[in-house]
Amino acid sequence: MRKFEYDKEIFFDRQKALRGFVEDAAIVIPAHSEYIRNHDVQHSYRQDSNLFYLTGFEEPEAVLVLRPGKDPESVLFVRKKDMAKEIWDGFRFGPQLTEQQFPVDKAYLIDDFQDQAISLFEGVEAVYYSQFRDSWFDEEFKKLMLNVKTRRGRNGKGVLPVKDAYLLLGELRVRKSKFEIDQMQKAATASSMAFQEMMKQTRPGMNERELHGLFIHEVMKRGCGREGYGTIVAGGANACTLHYVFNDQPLNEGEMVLVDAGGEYQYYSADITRTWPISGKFSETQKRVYSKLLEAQKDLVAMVKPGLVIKAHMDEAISRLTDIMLDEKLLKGEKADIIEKQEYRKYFPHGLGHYLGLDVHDAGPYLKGGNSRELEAGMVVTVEPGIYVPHDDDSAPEELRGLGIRIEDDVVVTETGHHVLTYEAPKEVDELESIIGSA
Ligand SMILES: [Mn+2]
Repeated sequence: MRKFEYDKEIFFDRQKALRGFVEDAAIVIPAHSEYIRNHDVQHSYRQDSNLFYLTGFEEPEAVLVLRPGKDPESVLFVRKKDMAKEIWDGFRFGPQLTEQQFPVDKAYLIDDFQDQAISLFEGVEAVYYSQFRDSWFDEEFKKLMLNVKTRRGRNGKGVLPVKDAYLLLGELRVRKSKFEIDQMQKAATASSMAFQEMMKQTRPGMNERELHGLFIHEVMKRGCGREGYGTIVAGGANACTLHYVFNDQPLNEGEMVLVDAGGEYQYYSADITRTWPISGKFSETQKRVYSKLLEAQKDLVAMVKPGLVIKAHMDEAISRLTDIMLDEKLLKGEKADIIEKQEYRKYFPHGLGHYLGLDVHDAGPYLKGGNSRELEAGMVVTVEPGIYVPHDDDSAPEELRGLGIRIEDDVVVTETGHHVLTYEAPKEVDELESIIGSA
């Protein structure tokens, strides 16, 4: 037996908040698909973030139909209880327990979806649904829409207009509540502590995967259910592969290691990157470039407050990183020219950051009325400038080749400024030099 362990009102409030966004509409959110890993084994299951956000329900093969302002407002379709299956795969709530325990008005069997759902579309003039994401449900959705059309008769209106639910939910999810910030602080603190442990245990000759395993152990010990995304542990020039996936190489004396990792606490992810010298001491070159990047990163974090235009933040990052590239003789020429031609992208090819929340690259539009949007209180963003010099870049000074550095913190926008959620993850040169290898 499992229990729903959250405060139901938190979820009902989110459902109610949608009343302000839509009228005479239904929102259809299916559970995330299950995926085969190999033969008859599946990847570990994680619920779709939007379905979790609105209901806290974690089982696959479920669908939420939400009708803001109508009665019933929220209806969840779930798998039936099945003792034979539950012996193998674990507890299922079934409709009865779901209706009792979860923040929904009604629960039915998923097997009865077509029969029950059609009556929920009386008086509905538009439907929000994200197509082509969860293939198991796209066919069911099509069938439902055709049934609804038939039921409506010859009124000249055709099928209901379908809009993307992801955009609608994104606008709601982009500003976090106090409850959400609390969860995110827990994810950030667990992850920051895990970074401290990784730093303490770093030694030349160990394998990248040892740090990866240590990270998972340390965040799980602190209540995280899993990683928020695939951890990157990249020693030496591997750091120049932005989404390095192998994590299987030795960590060499004299090189640095870049770790990009975040624990997921109650579905909320942290997203931290730190880069530190494997031996515990920066070389002169490493220290010089790292210090320049750190100074820029701290200044970029300091800018975060309500009203900051996201594009202006990125422009400042480009300006600061271009200065470093000129200073380090990675690029030559006029700064304005380099920026105009985007030549800095050779060494800084990604953005300054992204929204963070239930998804590591969280939902929410970055534009408003076609323009870059301003930060608002309650948003959580990452600030993660980086510099990467490919090991075979003949045009770069030799001492810089193979150097990849990124420093990333998670920052919540407050009414008056910001709070750095990941403040417990060391990043100052002297902090790093005293903690690395100290275990
Ligand atoms: Mn990130």
